[in-house]
Amino acid sequence: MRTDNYQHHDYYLVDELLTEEHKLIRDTVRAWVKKEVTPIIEDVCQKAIFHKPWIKGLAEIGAFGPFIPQEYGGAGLDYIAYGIMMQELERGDSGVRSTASVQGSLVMYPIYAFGSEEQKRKYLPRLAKGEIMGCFGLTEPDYGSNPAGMITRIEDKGDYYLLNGAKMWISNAPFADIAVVWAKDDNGEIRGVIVERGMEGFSTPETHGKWSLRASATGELVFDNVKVPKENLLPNIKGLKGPLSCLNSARYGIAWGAIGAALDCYDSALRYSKERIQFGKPIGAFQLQQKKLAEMITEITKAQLLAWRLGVLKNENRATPAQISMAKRNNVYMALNIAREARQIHGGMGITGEYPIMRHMMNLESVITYEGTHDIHLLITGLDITGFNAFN
Ligand code: TGC
Ligand code: FAD
Repeated sequence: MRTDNYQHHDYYLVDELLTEEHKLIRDTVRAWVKKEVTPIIEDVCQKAIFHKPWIKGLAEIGAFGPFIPQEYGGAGLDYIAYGIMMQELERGDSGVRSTASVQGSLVMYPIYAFGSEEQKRKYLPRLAKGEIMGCFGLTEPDYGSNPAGMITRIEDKGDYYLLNGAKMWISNAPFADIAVVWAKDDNGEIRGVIVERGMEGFSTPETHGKWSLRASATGELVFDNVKVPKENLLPNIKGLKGPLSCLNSARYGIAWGAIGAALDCYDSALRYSKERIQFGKPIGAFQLQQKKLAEMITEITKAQLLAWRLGVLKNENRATPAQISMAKRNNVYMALNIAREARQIHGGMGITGEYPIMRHMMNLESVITYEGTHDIHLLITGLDITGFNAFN
């Protein structure tokens, strides 16, 4: 069982840009992570199990859809509050943050933004309380970066839709009660449907053997002639912009979340550099180690400012998808580089579960790929600044 000695790092006094409510939320989530996640996370990851009791805890701290209005069971908080929550959860583990991101940004958000009033009343309060869990099915075996090519189909059969196809790499799938699934209709238009566990022909086989995000359950969604009631169609959206709008919210959360993983690695490396003696001195007294640590806090500080500014724009409904891409790409890459450098500072100890480094590093290899790969986000920036589409 690992003790969580994490201390707050705020080199540029970014806290002064936060409200008292933001800081209270941060302290609450941090305390929950220290008590409920850190002591068992290494064991959970070694065993590659999803720790179900976290669901209740995440709901209690308000981590499921905090930006959803209170009338639908959310907390009606702003996007900076959401970002801070994701940061604190990901300091614990990217898999824990993933569970919350999917539930809030990829399941509750589309139901709230595109669902009927009945769908909102039926699902959102229960999702906020963690009574039911959801997953988001966009990626297919042959269509990852290019979801527009998806082959999953809904056919209008009069009284119901017939759903056929398969999704893969779906976070939360193995235990989800509902899935927000994106499929093409008879006109070839992408539509969203809510599929419920127990519908005949719907299965969610688990993906085993991951070396990354081992605390998060990943699986497939398989649809074999699933009859989906008509009232389960999300009525207020058509086209790829539906799922991509959900990704804006989740990618935004990841831009904050990655800072949490980076801070945890930095915190551990800084402490280790003061305690570990070689050649008669703490290794932190050597210039080479100081270069690593100084560059880490510089990059973390830049990422914190980027995330905070993005949060302000998001609260004002002015954050563009391309700005979100820049922050997701930059901050995850920053965190992965910090994890790699922190691993070196810990020497051999860095590969063990006694320190959080290797786990964060392996997790970040997924985070840099999901929600749009590092390359795809660069191409989004490239398109935005040049006007030339280099995707195809
Ligand atoms: P393109 O022609 O550019 O756009 C199609 C329509 O969508 C609109 N749009 C957006 N709308 C809202 N937000 C965005 N970010 C948007 N990006 C584009 C666009 O305006 C257009 O609208 P309209 O009205 O003209 O139809 O589409 P494209 O086919 O060229 O693709 C563009 C590209 C490559 C950027 C996009 O497909 C992409 O982002 N690909 C990456 C796929 C991805 O990120 N998948 C993530 C799957 S979910 C996941 O990973 C969850 S992990 C969860 C966890 O565990 O935390
Ligand atoms: P590909 O699209 O096959 O990409 C392979 C490589 O080619 C990448 O390096 C990519 O950058 C590059 N590439 C692709 N196109 C271009 C191009 N035009 N120009 C230059 N380079 C290009 N999806 C969901 O829908 N829901 C989920 O909940 C979910 N959870 C996930 C959880 C985990 C742990 C993982 C690993 C993935 C998850 N995903 C989920 C899927 C994830 O979004 C995809 O893996 C991601 O979008 C990339 O797709 P791909 O793996 O098919 O890679």
